[in-house]
Amino acid sequence: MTTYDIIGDIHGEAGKLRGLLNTLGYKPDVDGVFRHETNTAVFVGDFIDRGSQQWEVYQIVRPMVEKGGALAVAGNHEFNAIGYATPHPEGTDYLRPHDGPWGPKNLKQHKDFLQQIPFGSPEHREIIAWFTTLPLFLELDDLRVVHACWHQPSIDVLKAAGLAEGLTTLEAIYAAYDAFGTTPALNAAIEMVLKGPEIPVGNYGGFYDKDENYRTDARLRWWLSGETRLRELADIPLNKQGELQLPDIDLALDPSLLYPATAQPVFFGHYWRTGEPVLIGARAVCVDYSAAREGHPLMAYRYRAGDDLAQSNFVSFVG
Ligand SMILES: [Mn+2]
Repeated sequence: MTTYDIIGDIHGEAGKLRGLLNTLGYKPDVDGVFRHETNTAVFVGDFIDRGSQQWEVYQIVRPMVEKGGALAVAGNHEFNAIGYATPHPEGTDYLRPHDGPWGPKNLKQHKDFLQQIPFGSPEHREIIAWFTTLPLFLELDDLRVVHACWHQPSIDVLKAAGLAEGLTTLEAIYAAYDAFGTTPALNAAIEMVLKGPEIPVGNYGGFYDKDENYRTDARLRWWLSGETRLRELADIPLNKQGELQLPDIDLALDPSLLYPATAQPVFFGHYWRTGEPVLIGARAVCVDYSAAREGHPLMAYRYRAGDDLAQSNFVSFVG
């Protein structure tokens, strides 16, 4: 059985990536490409944005994938970067607008990336083209990998549309962004797997997220199989919980939103965990421990296909 090292959101932290690969026993080959004698690295996406070494991260990861020592899925940051780089087929702006009411917010989100990899440069075109080759999810041996959320109905929509292998054509990118207003189900499915489901909490006052943006929707802890309580299901950052008094009520959720306790193990990133790594669901492992923040680790989970999940399989590097 293959052993996989599933590696969390890197967000431009090339130093932490090298340190973690080293810790996991990956060594540069004659071409300088990191490789493990037996194991396969699996990246859960979000290679870019925030950190100062985004091009370096790309230069480490892409050759690993192309030489067969690693696999990778797309994150929401790669999806957003594709949209920001792709002209809208019906207008002068881009799929992810540069102008209009969303322009300033989008520019702010892409600022760090575009400072390091200037818009329209050969490097920008190259990295965006690579992003389009990233699959949106993976099924390997007995495990599943996705950036944010394994939601089977959404996965099925993407498979049926032929998008499992990535947004490899302009038509696929247009469809993913619902550019012609004809494919909302496809856009919703992409949003679900790359950004995850949310639940409204605005009636209880909302909250300010880690970037101090006011939010009326909280991320849903879809990994909590069988959970019904709003307080448990709303993923409010620990230091924000005092601001938001959620009532002690049960939610009538669509049951397909929660990951079944009998399903195959699923590995994902996206959720900015902090503190000691924990198994957060019966069959779910989050490997995002906020590497973009100083003093926080880049995290991996070493999984041998067929084994039970165990906390001792986390491997971290803080640097
Ligand atoms: Mn993410």
